[in-house]
Amino acid sequence: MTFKDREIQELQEVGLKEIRAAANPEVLEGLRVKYLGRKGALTQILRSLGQMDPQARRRLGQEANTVKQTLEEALAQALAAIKEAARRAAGPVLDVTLPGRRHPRGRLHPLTQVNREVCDIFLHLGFETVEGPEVELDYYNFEALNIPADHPARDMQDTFYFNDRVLLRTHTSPMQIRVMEKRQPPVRVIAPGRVYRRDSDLTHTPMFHQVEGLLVDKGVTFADLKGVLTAFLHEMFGPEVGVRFRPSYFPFTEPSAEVDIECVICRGEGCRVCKVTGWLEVLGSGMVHPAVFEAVGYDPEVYNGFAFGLGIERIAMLKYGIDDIRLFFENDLRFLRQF
Ligand code: 2U9
Repeated sequence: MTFKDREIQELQEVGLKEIRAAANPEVLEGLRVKYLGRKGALTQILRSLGQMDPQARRRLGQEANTVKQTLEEALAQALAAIKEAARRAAGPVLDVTLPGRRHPRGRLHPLTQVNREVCDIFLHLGFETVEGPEVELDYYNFEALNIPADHPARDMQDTFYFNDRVLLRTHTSPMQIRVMEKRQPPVRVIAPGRVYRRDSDLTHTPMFHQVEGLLVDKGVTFADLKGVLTAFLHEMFGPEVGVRFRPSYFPFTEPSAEVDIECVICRGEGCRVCKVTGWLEVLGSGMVHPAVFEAVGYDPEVYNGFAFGLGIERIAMLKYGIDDIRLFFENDLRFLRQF
């Protein structure tokens, strides 16, 4: 073993001892510079090999490189150990005494709530829910419902058409036609769903939600219509609220009636919401027109029935005193969190 060999070995021993004794990252950095830096001890040795014969130079060079690797590894290990010790000294990473994070909890959209409330009431009155396509045939949306070709509701101004035969349904009535085509009476169904009309202002949106109902059997009377709808409104708005039926006109019912409740805002006194009448219109209704029964192959001499329709947005606006329908569709959490 030459003098150089011993020098290299000694350098490793001393270096390792110093590195293992280092107490912080700054001291370690100083040692890295001292041994491995550009002017460091090992670099000096490697440089001094230049004057030696090639064989010795290669051997000592390899030796010096091994020492270099050993010291580098020791430095990395010591640094990791110092950091780990500091982390432990700082206390546990997981503080199990902290309160748990709450999961943000959602809620049902007010229109979903009102829709479910309406459907639940009719469910308890013996009606079954049916759902169907929003893209409909002109036949189901108009023709079968006794809405003639020249009726204003058929105008391009009011209805979204895809072509002459296909459109976005303007009410959920087509669903009741589909049900009657498939089944024989008695029929007791409600049809909730989205409907589309070319309309947009404070109380109208191009898409809104309806629930329509249909009851068909032998010997159904207008008194049945009044009884069922009054029961529904008392369940929905309270048993003491006043209800009145006003004559009206729809192509698919005869006779027809619009149904009002006593103003929920002023209790009938007269206010801005009820336009000083004391009453609010909440439903359309009537006895199913014989022409509608003929379209589905029911004998109007044997069967009769009543139908009704309501807009979910309108009911929700009255129930919660909301004056702008667009609030339902903006998804502003400050609005939605109130329900
Ligand atoms: C069939 C036969 C008749 C459903 C009815 C109304 C009256 C009505 C409106 C309420 C507010 C629509 O959403 S709204 O704009 N609806 O006034 N709807 S009778 O009559 C039918 C339905 C299906 C086969």
